[in-house]
Amino acid sequence: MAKALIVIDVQNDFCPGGALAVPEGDLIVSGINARIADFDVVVLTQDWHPAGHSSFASSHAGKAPYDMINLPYGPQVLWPDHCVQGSTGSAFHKDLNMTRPDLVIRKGMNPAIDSYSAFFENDQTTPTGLEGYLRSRGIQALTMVGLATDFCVNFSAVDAATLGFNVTVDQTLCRAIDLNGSLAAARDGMTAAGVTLT
Ligand code: VGL
Ligand code: ZN
Repeated sequence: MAKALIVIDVQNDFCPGGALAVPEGDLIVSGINARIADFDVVVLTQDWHPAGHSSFASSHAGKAPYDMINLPYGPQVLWPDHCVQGSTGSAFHKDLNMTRPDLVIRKGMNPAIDSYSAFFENDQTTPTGLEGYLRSRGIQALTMVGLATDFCVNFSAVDAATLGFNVTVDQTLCRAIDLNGSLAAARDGMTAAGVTLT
């Protein structure tokens, strides 16, 4: 069974010192690099927002980071400004292997819709094209690693399992934001969707 490693959002803004730092986010980089050789295809995702994106608290008067709002497609956590296209924060961690990966999928470019998942924007309907890419490469099994376990890794893993891929999340190569119990909820949701957590 052909398999792909999907490396989610290992970017400066999600590492210590970044705008939306995930604790220990940088500690997974060498372990991810070490696993790359085990896969037929390697895909990186890159959170890639225009300035003024609707997921930024700064785009909503009177709102602070980590407040919730309702957008047309559902509830949305508001974040600090992060991963603005072309900024240092949007760049991949400097030690991530950038030689081997086959494809970089950018997401979150629509100013009105956030995009946690590597497969669909948060409206759950607009595709990124990753499904078609993986199927045309003959990939059936995915291992997901990266940042953050409870947001982009979680949404990507659940969507992939729903699409029929055989999905494993290697939690040792992920780190979480863990906002109001989001990590436990994400683990439950991934397990319910048929994702294997290791
Ligand atoms: C992410 C919040 C906002 C992630 C991206 O990569 O998990 N989280 N944008
Ligand atoms: Zn984002």
